[in-house]
Amino acid sequence: MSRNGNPGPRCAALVGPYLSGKTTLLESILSITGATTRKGTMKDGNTVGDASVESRARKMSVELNVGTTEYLGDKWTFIDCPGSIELIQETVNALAVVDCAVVVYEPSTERALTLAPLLKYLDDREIPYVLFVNKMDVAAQSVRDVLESIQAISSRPLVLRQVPIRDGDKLTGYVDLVSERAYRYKQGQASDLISIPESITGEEREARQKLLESLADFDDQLLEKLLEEAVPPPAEIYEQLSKDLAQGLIIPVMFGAAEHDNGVRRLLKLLRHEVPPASVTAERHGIAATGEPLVQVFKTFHASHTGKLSVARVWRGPIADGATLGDKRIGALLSMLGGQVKKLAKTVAGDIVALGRMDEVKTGAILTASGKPPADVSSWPAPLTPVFTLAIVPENRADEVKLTGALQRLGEEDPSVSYLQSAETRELLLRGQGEIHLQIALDKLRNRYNVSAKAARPSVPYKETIRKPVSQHGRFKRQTGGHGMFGDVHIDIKPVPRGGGFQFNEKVVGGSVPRNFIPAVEAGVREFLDAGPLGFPVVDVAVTLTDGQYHTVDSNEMSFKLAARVAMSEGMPKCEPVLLEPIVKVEIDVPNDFTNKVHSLISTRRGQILGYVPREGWSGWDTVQAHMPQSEIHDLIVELRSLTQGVGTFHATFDHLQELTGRLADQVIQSQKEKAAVAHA
Ligand SMILES: Nc1nc2c(ncn2[C@@H]2O[C@H](COP(=O)(O)OP(=O)(O)OP(=O)(O)O)[C@@H](O)[C@H]2O)c(=O)[nH]1
Ligand SMILES: [Mg+2]
Repeated sequence: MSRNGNPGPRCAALVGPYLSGKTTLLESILSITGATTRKGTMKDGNTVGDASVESRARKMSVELNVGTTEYLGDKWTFIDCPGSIELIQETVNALAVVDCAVVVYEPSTERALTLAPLLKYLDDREIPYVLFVNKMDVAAQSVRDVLESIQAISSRPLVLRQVPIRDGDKLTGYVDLVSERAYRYKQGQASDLISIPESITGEEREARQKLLESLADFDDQLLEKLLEEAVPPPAEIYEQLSKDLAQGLIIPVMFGAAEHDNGVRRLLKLLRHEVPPASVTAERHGIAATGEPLVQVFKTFHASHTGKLSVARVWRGPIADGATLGDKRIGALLSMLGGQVKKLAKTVAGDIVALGRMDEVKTGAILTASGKPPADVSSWPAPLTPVFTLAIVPENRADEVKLTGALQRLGEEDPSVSYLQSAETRELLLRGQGEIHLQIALDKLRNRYNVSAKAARPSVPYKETIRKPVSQHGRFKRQTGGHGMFGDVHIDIKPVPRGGGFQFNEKVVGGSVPRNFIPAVEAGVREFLDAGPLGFPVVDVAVTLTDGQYHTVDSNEMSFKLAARVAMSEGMPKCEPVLLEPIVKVEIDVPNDFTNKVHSLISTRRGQILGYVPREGWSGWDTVQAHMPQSEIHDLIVELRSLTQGVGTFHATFDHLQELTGRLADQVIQSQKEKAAVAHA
């Protein structure tokens, strides 16, 4: 893009680790660009972003904030994403539509690892990004050291664009390495131009040379100039910088302090000059710049005052208020500033707009004027795999339907929240990315949908089986006045190999049990197997009906079903029942510095390590494979994260059932008995 051409509306995501200052940066940007007249702070709880009750209460972002503004005649939308690793779906979805990301990071050398998954995500998808080292007002480490620690985990070269000017410990300004101009920060205002302090000229020259050399790696002409020791003019350098950013070759690095607006104007200028226009981004996603109007929804809000809002990137415009997209009429066309919306008459390519009342439209949907989807568009990111689950029940029984309705909307707003009715334990399971994530979901249920739900650790679907065969007689007989009931069976109960399930056979000869009653015997046996002697569903048994007796008048299906139950309840306890616990296969992904720690984590949780391999596509990471009891992985993610600076992940799939005996088994059986007693009380 030429520096003078009109790029149209552009969009950047503010991303990065938890509490690095993204929402503060958004606030600073909105105030500097005049979108707001009074700047708020996180401390005072009056920022444009994070206006929801859940955010304010926690002093953290719980979902993305969208702010549209104008800077020096260019339209910009900033999407401020929550930094918590548990809320990363918002970042993933925002990154699918933005022209560029601003990775906001605290000046620390110890925490570079926390950036690794994000930087890899950006690298893999060739998303241009700028690194903004924030909180430089309280930085304890030098920019150079911070940069070095990040470079170690980044596959693209980081190019420092400024060098700091300090007064003692305090950062007072910077020298811009392209223009070679020095600036002194001024609170709440544009920085003052000053002359380069002599004390840093050496450092400045060195850093500038490094910047030029990084650029020369991607441009032969520049390389020749450098070899001839000629000084390239700034215009040429700027052009090269934009090209390299757009092509994802380099990562520009800026610094400042969002809380004091330091370095934010400079960051905005860089974005203005170097971020590619929406058409380039659209192309990256396989969307041609020309064609009928086309938008893509990346976020859904259900707000009480506006109803459903589908926030979308306009890849191709124009679209007027009241237009239809396919068979859907746009209820309202709105621009967003945090929780506030403003009506728009028209929207053009590059804009971020909220579409009002598009009831059936889902996050990720592509809407076109004709309703026909375009071919070859990159697929929308899949919802993250759940790593943490809670069992929930509405506090008020009458709210059951309301609860599932609300959960569905919650899932529309945040695709990484899902719910599931467990067929095995009959519990309603709420699944997501961690404890805080699900706490936020429960808060939203209460605050926004007026349903309170209690949450607990989900039950483990234990089963039981038997170790010994037994032959058992069972009779059901009742004589009351006229018609009585009579059924009599002999059955063999025996264990079958693990995974064999349930088998029913019959070897009745001579009609001792009439044919038409045999299915009733099977039904009686099956009914009993729902809860065996230990209280759990019984698996891996075979029951054979061998003999029996009947009565021509009193026998009926019910009598035989009950006789079978009698035989089972008397026979099964003699078969040495044993508890079976579900074992899952887990794959844990961690940087290989942590592999040993993960091994001990698995062992302390009764796991069996199967081995480890290099994580596919991730240099310096391992995937550790293990078998672990399902009961041990409920909060595995919590411990894994605290062990690995938050970057470790895992996924688990059911593998097999395994006998559990001893103290642990006794506890499980005891608590199941108590549960049953409560249920019957
Ligand atoms: N000293 C200093 N503190 C800052 C600066 N920017 C933000 N903070 C503080 O850092 C804390 C976190 O700021 P936020 O803006 O909420 O950070 P965030 O990245 O949006 O946090 P999440 O969205 O929850 O990940 C707040 O207490 C801010 O006041 C800065 O430039 N300097
Ligand atoms: Mg935030």
